Amino acid sequence: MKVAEVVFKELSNFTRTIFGNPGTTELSLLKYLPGHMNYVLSLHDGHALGMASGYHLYTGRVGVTNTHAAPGLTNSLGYVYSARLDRIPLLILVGQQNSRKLIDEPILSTDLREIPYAKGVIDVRYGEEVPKAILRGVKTAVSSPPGPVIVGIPYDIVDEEIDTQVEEIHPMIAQVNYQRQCDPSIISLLAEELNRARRIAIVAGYEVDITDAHEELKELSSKLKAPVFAEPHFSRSPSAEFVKILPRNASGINSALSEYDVVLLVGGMLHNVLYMDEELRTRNVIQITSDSEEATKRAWRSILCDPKSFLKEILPKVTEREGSNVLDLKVKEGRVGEIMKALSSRLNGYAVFEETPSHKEPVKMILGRRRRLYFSNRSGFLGWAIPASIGYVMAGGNAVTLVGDGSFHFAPQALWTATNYDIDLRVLILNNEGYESLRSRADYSAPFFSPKVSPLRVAEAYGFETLETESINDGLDWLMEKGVRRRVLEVKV
Ligand SMILES: Cc1ncc(C[n+]2csc(CCOP(=O)(O)OP(=O)(O)O)c2C)c(N)n1
Repeated sequence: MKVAEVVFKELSNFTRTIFGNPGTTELSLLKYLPGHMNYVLSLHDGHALGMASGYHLYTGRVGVTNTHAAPGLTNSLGYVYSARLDRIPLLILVGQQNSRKLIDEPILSTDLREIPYAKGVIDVRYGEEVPKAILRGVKTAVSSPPGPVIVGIPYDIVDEEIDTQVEEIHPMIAQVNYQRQCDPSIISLLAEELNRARRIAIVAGYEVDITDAHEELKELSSKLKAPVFAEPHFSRSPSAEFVKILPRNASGINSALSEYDVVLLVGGMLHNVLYMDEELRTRNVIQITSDSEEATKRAWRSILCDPKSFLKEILPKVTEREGSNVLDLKVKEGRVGEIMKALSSRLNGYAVFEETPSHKEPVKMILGRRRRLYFSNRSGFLGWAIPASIGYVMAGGNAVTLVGDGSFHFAPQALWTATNYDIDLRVLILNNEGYESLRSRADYSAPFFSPKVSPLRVAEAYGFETLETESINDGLDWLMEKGVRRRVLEVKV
């Protein structure tokens, strides 16, 4: 069998979709692309990684991409960084330069290990290594914590015949497994500690959604009368029940949690804030996580087990308390909150991919409660939501992309992929004419905070129907109309 045939045979065990944008060093491999494999073209290399991230979010499996080394890979760095932070497993296949000429550093070549943020890099040299490299790439990508892995295959070795047995990749190997059993003796000790505590707060994070532990979290919160706070800058719904999203500065978090003697951090990150304006007070934090890297970082006690197993096992061991887990917090929702409520009532089973920097609070307060149907990124990287929602739809889901006018312009050409592959995608743009999250934080004004752009004209050029409206309800009815395929609605905020 030829090396290229082996690559596609291995990939076929767990996927039929590769997102990519090829160059000359990928041509020899792609010549062998089998008919059952869809090569989904993105017009920007990085968007292929964003799409593969969305594909993972729908399937739970590793997302596969094919981008050009080294220009395509370096052009995708923000997406590699984002996937690393968001724990998204990607297998990034790139065509390396001629294996026998790398010493001469020809154009397009690079030492792939110099590419930052990848969780792993395998720079293959020989044909016989390829089956093992793919297998290892997949396993590294999905193991805890999941992340992006680069596998470079020199273009000159893909025609070689190899007699290495093809490694059969069981589909389950390409699936992330978050399950981690908890140590029963630790659970018993913790239950005793919780039973002795005066006031307990729960801080819930994205792993609750990943492990689908929403019901168990709700039950623990109600039994302990412990209010649920959402981790700052969450990427997936931490709970439908949270009373408050923790602020994006350390002092705000310290003050929100100051009256609790135990803080149970379930599958989230407390340090993922914009302003570390003081040290986080962490003495009373107990962290539960399935993420072996996260568990090593902080001074607090970290218990390595998955949130769902933890919650299930501790529930029968804690004593029911009197009182309430509801806090009377006044929340100002404003106009964006109203729009989100109107959107929420029309979403049915559509997931939302969100990138609205200055509207995070009202958006997350409403849409962030949607179990397994809210997605964002924790890296703060713009240009992710449109490609990721496209990958999610291509994998079989339904999605609405919710973006700011500035964010829209970080990835508009991804819309071409939606049109070219005839998928259903609805995009809602909250247009405040510029970069409000920067404009409002800077203590000076400058023209570079307010680029005037025309998202709708760009969207039309890529084949979307468009509408600008002041009438929110009519506009959202139009956006979510059944039977149509691609629409963009712009609302001025
Ligand atoms: C890739 C990338 N480049 C630049 C930034 C810096 N940045 C943060 S918010 C923002 C403005 C986004 O504008 P818009 O989507 O309209 O949201 P708004 O701030 O107006 O709510 C920029 C440029 C970033 N986060 N990511």
